[in-house]
Amino acid sequence: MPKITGAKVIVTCPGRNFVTLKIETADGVHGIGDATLNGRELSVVSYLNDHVIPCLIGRDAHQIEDIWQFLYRGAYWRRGPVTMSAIAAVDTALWDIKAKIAGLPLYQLLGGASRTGVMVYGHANGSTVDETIAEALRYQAMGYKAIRLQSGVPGLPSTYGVSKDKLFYEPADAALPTENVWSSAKYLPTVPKLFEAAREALGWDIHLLHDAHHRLTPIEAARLGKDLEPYRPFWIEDVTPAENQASFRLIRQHTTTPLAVGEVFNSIWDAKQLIDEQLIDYIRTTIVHAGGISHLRRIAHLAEINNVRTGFHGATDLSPACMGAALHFDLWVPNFGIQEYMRHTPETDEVFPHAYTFADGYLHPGEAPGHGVDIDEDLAARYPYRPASLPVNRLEDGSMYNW
Ligand code: KDG
Ligand code: MG
Repeated sequence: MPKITGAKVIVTCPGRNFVTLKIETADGVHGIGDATLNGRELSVVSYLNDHVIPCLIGRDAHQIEDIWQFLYRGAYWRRGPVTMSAIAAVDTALWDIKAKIAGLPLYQLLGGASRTGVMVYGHANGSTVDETIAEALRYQAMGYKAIRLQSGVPGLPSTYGVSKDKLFYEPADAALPTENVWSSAKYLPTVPKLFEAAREALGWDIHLLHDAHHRLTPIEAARLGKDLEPYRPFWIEDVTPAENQASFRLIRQHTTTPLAVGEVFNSIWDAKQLIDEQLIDYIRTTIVHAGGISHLRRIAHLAEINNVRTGFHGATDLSPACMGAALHFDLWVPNFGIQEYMRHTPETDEVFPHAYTFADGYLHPGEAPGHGVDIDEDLAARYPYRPASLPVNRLEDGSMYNW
């Protein structure tokens, strides 16, 4: 058996913070898994070092399912983003090891390729509609088949999704949370105008997406969905917070605009009612925040029998190790929808050498054994951790709100 002889946590900040778990076996094979939880990185580091790594040493690296169950059931305290990110890192690293030992790219172990490439969506954003459209045209020229559109809201000093740097978006912009201001009344009329301008400039042979980032009430979300119907969005995302899964019934009654939810979910139980009742069209949960490949596979299967497709989270805070694993999953999973792809900085790409490549709007995970992503530890050590928090939101009257 490939005995686990070592495991270590590597924290690096090549432009932003990443937490990576590296597991080593007696035969000298290693695997890596992403454990980054944006703004809460060191909590996962501590969970891994204090509670997980001591339980891994001496185990058979091939027993992925048994180790998953041990870490999930064995903790007694179930679910939660810190626990599930730590379990995900172990699970991803073990799948990487298994596939390397087999000499196969990970997608082959999952069931083989179901498609030739993974359609991704890029992020076009700007402070005005014109600026956003100019960006979207740039993405279209790069070959993207799907583009997310986010634009500044007149009267609000800053808006979710509008970045300074156009290829990367980093919301965790200060050691302590930056305070932003939100108004749904100001925001709601802007999105149909953005989509109208986008259809005029980009045409209809391209998918358009939008993220409301948990900011609307269900009835406001229903209105946004209705107002956007003429422009046929691919999806609107996180229109309302999803703790109360039944609230999506109300949105569903009113609009045929497809709904995507789940980047903050960490368990199948967060999505069960949404999927069982077909209240959403795309599930956004990804490898690192939802217990790794083993757990995400359960979510994907439940989604498949309910006509829900995958649309995994892929912002810059998900490391290349998560992206690599997600791409193998995407290439295989029968009910694939789309994959988010926000590029990493060149420094990050150097720290994490990877086999995945982009061409003509599609990513491919590559044919390297494992998930195809590694970490250069010497380079990683040159970028020490920097505290960074996600922002918070207040309404114009000062009330705390969802970011
Ligand atoms: O860490 C939080 C970001 O990943 C998130 O705000 C990005 O909503 C996001 C998206 O859809 O990419
Ligand atoms: Mg989102």
